[in-house]
Amino acid sequence: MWQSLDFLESLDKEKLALRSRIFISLHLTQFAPFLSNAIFSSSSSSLSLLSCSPRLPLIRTSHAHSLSIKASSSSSSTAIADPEGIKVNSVPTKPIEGQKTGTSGLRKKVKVFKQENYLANWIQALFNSLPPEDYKNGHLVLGGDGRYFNKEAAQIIIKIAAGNGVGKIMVGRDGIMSTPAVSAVIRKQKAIANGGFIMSASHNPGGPEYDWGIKFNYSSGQPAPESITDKIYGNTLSISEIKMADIPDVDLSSLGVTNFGNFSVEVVDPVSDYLELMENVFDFPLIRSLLSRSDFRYKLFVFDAMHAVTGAYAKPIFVEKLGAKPDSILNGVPLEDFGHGHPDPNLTYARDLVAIMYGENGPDFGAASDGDGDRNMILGKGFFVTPSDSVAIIAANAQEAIPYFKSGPKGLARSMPTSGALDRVAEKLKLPFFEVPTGWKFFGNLMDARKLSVCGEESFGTGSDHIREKDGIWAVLAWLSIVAHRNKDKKPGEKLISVSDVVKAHWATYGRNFFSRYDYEECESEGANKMIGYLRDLVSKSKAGDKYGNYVLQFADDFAYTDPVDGSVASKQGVRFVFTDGSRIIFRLSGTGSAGATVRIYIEQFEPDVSKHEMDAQSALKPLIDLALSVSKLRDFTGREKPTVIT
Ligand code: VG1
Ligand code: CO
Repeated sequence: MWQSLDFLESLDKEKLALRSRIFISLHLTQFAPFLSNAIFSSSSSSLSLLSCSPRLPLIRTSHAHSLSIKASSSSSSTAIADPEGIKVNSVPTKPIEGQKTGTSGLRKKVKVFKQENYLANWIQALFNSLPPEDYKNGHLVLGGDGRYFNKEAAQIIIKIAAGNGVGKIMVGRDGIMSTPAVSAVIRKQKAIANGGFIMSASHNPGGPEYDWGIKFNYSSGQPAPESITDKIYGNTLSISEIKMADIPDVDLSSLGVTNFGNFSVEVVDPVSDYLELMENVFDFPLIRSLLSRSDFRYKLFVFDAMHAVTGAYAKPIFVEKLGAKPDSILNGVPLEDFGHGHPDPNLTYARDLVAIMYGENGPDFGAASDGDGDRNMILGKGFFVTPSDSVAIIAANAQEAIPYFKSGPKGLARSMPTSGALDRVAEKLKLPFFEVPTGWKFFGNLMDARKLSVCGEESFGTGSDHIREKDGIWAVLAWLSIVAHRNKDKKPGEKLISVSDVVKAHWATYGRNFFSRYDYEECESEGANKMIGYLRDLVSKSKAGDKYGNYVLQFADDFAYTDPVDGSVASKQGVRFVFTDGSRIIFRLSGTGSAGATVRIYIEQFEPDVSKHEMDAQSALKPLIDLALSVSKLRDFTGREKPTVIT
C-alpha cells in the first residue's frame, strides 16, 4: 500500500503543493485516524477575494488595457467605425502560433495569455469564424470561474464583442458564472442569445503561475463543435486586425445595465436562472425532506466547493433552498487561486472533503465540484462512487427519483473510456445507447436530436439534456434525490439506505465494472507521442485471437466516431485493446493540459460475481494494469515509474 501511505504524508506537508501525491482511490477506511488530522487544513490564503455578495469589497483592476492588449491604447490603431456613438478601433496584429483548442477550450499558462494580443487575437478569430448573423446585434453570455486574470479578460472580451457589432453581453456579477449556468442562461435566452464565453481552465490550478482558459458555447448552450474550433484556429494563423470598441472598463460588481450606444452590458445574478432550472428538474421538497431529517442532518451533508465557482451557488441552493446547515459548505468562497488548491474533485485533490468523509463519524453524503462547476465527485461515508458507476446509477434511478425524467430517459451515452456500467443499464431499460469520444461537445447533437437524456464521462462529468454541459450541482442533486427517494418512507431512527447501499444494490443487479484511470502528468511530449505512435503501430499489426498474457484479444483500434446526426467524423480518439471477456485497456493523451503531455491509461474489467464486488479495485485490476504497462512500454517511453494520480 505504498500509494496510500505516500498520500497520508502529503496531507500534512503539502498544503501548498499543486501537483499530487499518488492515491489509491478506494477503501481508505483503515486510515481514518490519520486522515482526520487534515480536516481543516485548507489554506485560506489567496491572491484576492472575488466577491459574490454586494457587501464584500471588490478588488478592481484599472490596468486592463496595458496587460495584454496594445489594442485600444495603441497609437497604430485607426478608427474604423463610429456606430451610434461607439468608436471602434482597428488594431493591427500578427498571428500567434499554438492557439488550437483542446478537449475543452483553449488552455495555457496565464503568462502566455498575458502576452500582447494573445487573448484578443483568439477572440477576434472567433468572431471571424462565426457567420455575422450569429452575433451582429445579438446577445452573448459571459461567465467564468473567478480565477486569476478573469477580470482583465472580461474587459477585453467585452470590448472586442462591442467592436464586432454584438448588441448585448450578459455577464455574471464579478464575471462569475459556472459553465453549466452559462449553458442554462444561453438556453433560457434562446430566442435572443447566440452563445457565450466561459473564462475558465476548469479543474486546472489558477494564479499568476498557473492556468487560464477560454471556452465558447454556441446557441443551444453546447461547447462549440470542432467545425467551429478548427475554423478559429485557422483564423488565428492569418489574423491581421482586431476590432476593439473604444469604451471604458465596465463595472461588473453590481447588477444593472450599462449602455454604450447600441451596445450594452448587463450584469446579471449568476445563480437565479440556474436555480430556477434546478427547481424545475428536481423535487426540491423531497430533497429538503432528506436534508432536514434529524437522523440525516445529525450526520450531515458536506459539499466542498474547492474555493471555485460553485462557492457562489452552494449557499443559495443547498443551504437557503434545501435546508442544509451553513457549515456543510466547505471552501465556499471563490478565490482567484482556489486557495492554492487544484480545483479537481477527485480523491487526491479534494483532500479536505475526503478526510472528513473517511474520518470517524463521517457524514452520510459528501460531494465536490471543480473550478467551473461542471464536474462532480460523490462520496458516501467512507465510500467513493466512481463517476462511471455514478452515471449508470443516476440513469437507472432517474425515472423514479427525478421529476424531469418522469417519462423515462430518451437514451444514454458515455465517452469511450468510461466504463461499460452504463451500457448495462441501457440494455436492461431497452434504451438507445451511444459511445462518443472524450469531451462533452460530442453529446450535444444527440441531445438536440432528442436521442439522449443522461450521459457521463469517467472524468467526474455527469449530466443530462437539461443543458448542454456536464453539471456538477445537478449530479449532486440527482444523488440526493435518489437517496431521498429510497428513504422517503423511513421513520425517524430507522436505518437509512446509504450511498454505499445504493451502489452495492446496483452492482448486485447489473454486475460491477471495476475501473481505474492512471494519469502521468507533464511527461515530455516527445516520449508520450512516441508511445502513442508505437501503440497505433501495434494496433495495426494485431488481430482477434492474439494472446496477451491470460487475455485474448477481441479487437484493437484507435477509436473513431461518426456523429449519427451530422455525419462529422472524429478519428484518433484513443487506442483501445478490448479482450474477449470484455476487459479493456485504453491509452490516450490529454487535450486539456497546459504544459508537456499527460498520458492517461484506462483499465476496466467486468465482474458478475457478487461475492467479488467488495474487492479493492486496484487489486481486482492488478493483472490488467500490469498488462497495460508492459504492452505500452510506458516506463521506457516516458521514464515514469509511477502515475501522478490514480482514480
Ligand atoms: C479531460 C477529461 C474529459 C473532459 C475534459 C474537460 O479531458 O478527460 O473527459 O471532458 O477534461 O473537462 P482530457 O483531454 O484532458 O482527457 V473540464 O471539467 O476540464 O471542462
Ligand atoms: Co470543469
